[in-house]
Amino acid sequence: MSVELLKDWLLASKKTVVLTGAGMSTESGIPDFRSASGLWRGVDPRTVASVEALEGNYELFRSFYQQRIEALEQCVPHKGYEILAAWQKRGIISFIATQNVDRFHEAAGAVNVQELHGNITTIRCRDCNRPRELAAFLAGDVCLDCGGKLRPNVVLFGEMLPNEAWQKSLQAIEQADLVLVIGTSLEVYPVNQLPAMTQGKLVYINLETANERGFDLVLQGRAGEILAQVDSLL
Ligand code: BV8
Repeated sequence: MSVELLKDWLLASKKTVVLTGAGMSTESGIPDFRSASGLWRGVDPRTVASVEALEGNYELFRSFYQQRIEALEQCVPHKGYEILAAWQKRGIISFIATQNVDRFHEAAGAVNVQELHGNITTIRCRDCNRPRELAAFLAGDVCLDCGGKLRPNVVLFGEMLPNEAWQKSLQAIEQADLVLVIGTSLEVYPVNQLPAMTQGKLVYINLETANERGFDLVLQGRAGEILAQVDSLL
């Protein structure tokens, strides 16, 4: 049974790295991007989640992120997030990197989580880069110091990833002997290059398994349910 095998690999592994995507948050009520009910089914990401949108279509950009931030305020991390945080505390996993911008790993108690695509709950001024209040962004205010437009600290399409998070995640995956890739379509570059960088075993936990090539073990299903099954064996 593959959850049994994953339990054995987790207990035998000295350095286990977890890489998560939007599929890790759908059981908390947050839509993902590319599955049937995903965010990009209704809107072209380039018109709202890109540098072009920030520069050239600010009101659409701001209302897109305002809606996501307000929706996020109604949601909480599900059991799967609590299990990963508990495994980190018990030393079963040693590193968590995420593409998610909801900070649910930290909200569930995980620490040192590397946010490869930033987050949508902290804000800065687009022009002077000073940190600004979330409430000011939601109210549509401009920067108090320079009058510039406000934006979330999310990595937009066309932007570089935060260098420290990228380097730490790349190094952790290169050194891992087990990598769990959970709830991601692996469509977005450069994060989709990370799994192949490991010499260790690769495990894919995902509802859809279109991009499963190169994985040593594939568990198709809901992340929260699969993590709970494995947790019950540990
Ligand atoms: C960069 C905004 C260098 C933030 C995001 C042409 C070809 C190839 C690449 C490119 C190209 N043109 C441009 C690029 C580069 C571009 C890119 O990769 N585009 C792709 C989409 C074609 N990448 C970039 O721009 C990156 N920067 O390359 O910089 C550079 C810079 C400047 C100049 C030159 C070079 C920046 C990446 C952007 C990151 N920001 N969005 C936001 O609003 O969130 S990416 C967006 O997709 C999200 O942020 C998310 O983090 C990311 C990844 O999505 P997933 O997490 O995988 O989610 P998805 O819905 O796709 O999949 C979820 C999966 O979960 C599904 O398979 C589903 O079945 C499964 N699932 C669902 N529920 C469950 C589940 N599984 C288990 N359990 C469940 N319950």
